[in-house]
Amino acid sequence: MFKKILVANRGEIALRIQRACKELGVKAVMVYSEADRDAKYVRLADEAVCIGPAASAQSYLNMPAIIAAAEVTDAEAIHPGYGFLSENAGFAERVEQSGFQFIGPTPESIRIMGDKVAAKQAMIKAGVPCVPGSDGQLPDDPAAIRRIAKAIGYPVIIKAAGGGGGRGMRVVHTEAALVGAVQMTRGEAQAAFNNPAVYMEKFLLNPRHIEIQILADKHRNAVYLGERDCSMQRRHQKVIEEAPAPGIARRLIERIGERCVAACKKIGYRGAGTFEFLYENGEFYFIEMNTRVQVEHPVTEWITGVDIVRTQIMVAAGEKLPFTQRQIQLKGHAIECRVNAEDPFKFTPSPGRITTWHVPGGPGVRVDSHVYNNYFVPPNYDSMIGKIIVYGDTREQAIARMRTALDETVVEGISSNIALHRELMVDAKFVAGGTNIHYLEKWLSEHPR
Ligand code: MV4
Repeated sequence: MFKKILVANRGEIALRIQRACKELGVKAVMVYSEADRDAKYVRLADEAVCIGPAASAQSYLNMPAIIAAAEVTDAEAIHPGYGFLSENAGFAERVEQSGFQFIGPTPESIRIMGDKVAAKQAMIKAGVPCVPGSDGQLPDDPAAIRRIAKAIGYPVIIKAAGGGGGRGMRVVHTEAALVGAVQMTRGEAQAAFNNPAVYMEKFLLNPRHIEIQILADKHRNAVYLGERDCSMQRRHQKVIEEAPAPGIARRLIERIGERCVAACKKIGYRGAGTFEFLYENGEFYFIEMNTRVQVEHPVTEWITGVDIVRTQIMVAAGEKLPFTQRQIQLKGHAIECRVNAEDPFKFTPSPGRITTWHVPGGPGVRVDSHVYNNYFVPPNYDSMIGKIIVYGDTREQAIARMRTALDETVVEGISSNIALHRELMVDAKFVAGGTNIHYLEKWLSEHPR
């Protein structure tokens, strides 16, 4: 096992990784920007290094500063968390070239999954079902583009190879709009991702977003840890996640989970990863793979009993996965509400000083947050300030516990989205389970303030 790990992130995930390090008896070096010098995890750190000003580009995205911090503190490995440099193949490469272990997959795996066309081709080859679409990137010839769309059938969606997470996409309903839309998406893709490659898929009208968590070691062992339902989202930002996904037959999850595991083994994947699927009419369609730990990992931890962050560190150190697929048994139900510093219905960010932070507790309640009384939420970063995760033997019990947890929660001094979560936890359609990716935005439009 490593003696010392550098945590190249901030906020709740920095604290989460620090906790895993402490449990493993590993020293944690925290890096922080000038805006985060008072963070609790900085005070609790074995060592802490300021890597630059508040702006992410000069701190949490500053590769030389982070690698220099690892050098001066003699860390052996770097955990990138999520966001920031976590899916930057060039960073993973520089980390390894500097003699540190990157806690994540190989730069090559990150690079393949970052190119959505290459990722899809790798998945097709590995037997993972994908959305019907173009075979690779689209050609330039307008007639050829029209033929591809005709074969797929309208509506289609044009996606940038360099995009992902909802960036660089355009839906096309008619042949008249097709070629212009492809050209527009190409131009935007070139500007945003420095890559004009685009591809085409059948546009699924009312899917759910279901993702499969996997863990793999360096010895070609891999397991899947069931699924998460992340359909409750607004503008591609997840708001509520849960596991298992309500109403999906276990045998379907097992079948797709086994495909994901086979794909991991085939491509030599290691570390934690998530296969994102659209799910419609009983079928799964792969769209993207995330090569990092995700915000919503706690719901999977709770129903499987697996500590995902601890296991990421163990497999990065070369250890074998400490469990087999047969030992992974799903039990109960977990729900996560993301707590954001924002107006609960207008969604404008609300940074500033939190005068009261009172967290819920009791059986089946976990709060992952770096916030404390008098904490100042900097305006420079993502608005998520914590996560409330509940567990129940059943989904009904989990919802009941979440309602109580939200009622106990007090956030004063700034606005938070707790009021939105309270309303969603009593919404009849949410309570029934199985809402699709459009539900929350539709609900918001039907509940104007
Ligand atoms: C789609 C789709 C429908 N059909 N692809 C959006 C984020 C990116 N990961 C992929 N996305 C979508 N791809 C096809 N062929 C609908 C979406 C989509 C979506 C997907 C997951 C969660 C929320 C979403 C919200 C709007 C659109």
